[in-house]
Amino acid sequence: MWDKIADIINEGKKFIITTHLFSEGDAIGSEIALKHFLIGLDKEAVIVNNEVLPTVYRYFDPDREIKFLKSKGFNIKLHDYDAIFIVDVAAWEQLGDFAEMIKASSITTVCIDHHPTNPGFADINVIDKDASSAGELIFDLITHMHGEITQEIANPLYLSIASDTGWFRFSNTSAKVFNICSNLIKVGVKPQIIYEKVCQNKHLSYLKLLSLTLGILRSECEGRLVWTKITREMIKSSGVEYVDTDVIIDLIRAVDEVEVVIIFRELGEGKTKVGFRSKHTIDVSELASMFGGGGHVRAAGASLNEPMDIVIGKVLSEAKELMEETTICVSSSGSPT
Ligand SMILES: [Mn+2]
Repeated sequence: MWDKIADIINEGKKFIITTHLFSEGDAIGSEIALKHFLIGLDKEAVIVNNEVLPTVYRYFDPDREIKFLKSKGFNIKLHDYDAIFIVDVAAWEQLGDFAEMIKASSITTVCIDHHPTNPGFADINVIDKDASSAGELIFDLITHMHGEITQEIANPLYLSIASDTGWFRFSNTSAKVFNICSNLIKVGVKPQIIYEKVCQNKHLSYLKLLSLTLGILRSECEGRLVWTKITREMIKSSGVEYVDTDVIIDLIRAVDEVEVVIIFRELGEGKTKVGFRSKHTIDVSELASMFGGGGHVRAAGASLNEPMDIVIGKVLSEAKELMEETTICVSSSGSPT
């Protein structure tokens, strides 16, 4: 499955790498690892993202080499490049404004992704829904091309895999994941340092936001569906710069009877982002696709151009319906396999 991509890499000279909006560990880790791999092959490679790199990930880009599409004076001529690698992205919509630029150009698009909802939107696609993360796929690509996993590649790959497996707790934590990470640690990755850089570097303002969010928790379906929202006002009053919803989700998911967690986040006047997580039975990617989003069975998301309160009403009604259909609103015994 890697032959076509290997040919593009071998035959080309200049590459662009990009990832989705609201980039997180897997997105950033896989693009940085791929960049170092390409540079090691004597290629030119530049990462161009829609948004600035969230500060929590700065450690992985110490020289601030990641370009930001809207930064002042930044101009990129796509036709100067041999291909663009789009990693951890399941649909054009996840690329924001960059999508239109890419589609309007004739650049070869290569998508490397692990979301089951990915329809194969690029010219060349490697989509493996069984992969834990896009980072695992970058590891496979490098292995396929007999490349060396240097420490510069290993650190971001570890970030990718650890992030998408919930630091080795989710159902995608496979034997292969541990095998790869064992290799990465042999190369010099220090798991405690990466964990600290990404997960233990928040400001007190983050706890304020957390308490605001937890203060307005709502539950439906006898506590099996729990949701909350993050308004712009809450972000302002707490003073957080970067909203990491993972901790909030984890806290809610820690409750025994919770099956589905939904977090609504107000992005703008008529813009709302919805994050879905589930534990055992509900396919939240199905739920997310009803609203133009997508993702995985246990973790998915959607962005809607509608005010948050309207989105909350619509999403909750579909979610409750789906949960009633799967009867988990009424049954409380037995753990599904
Ligand atoms: Mn991912």
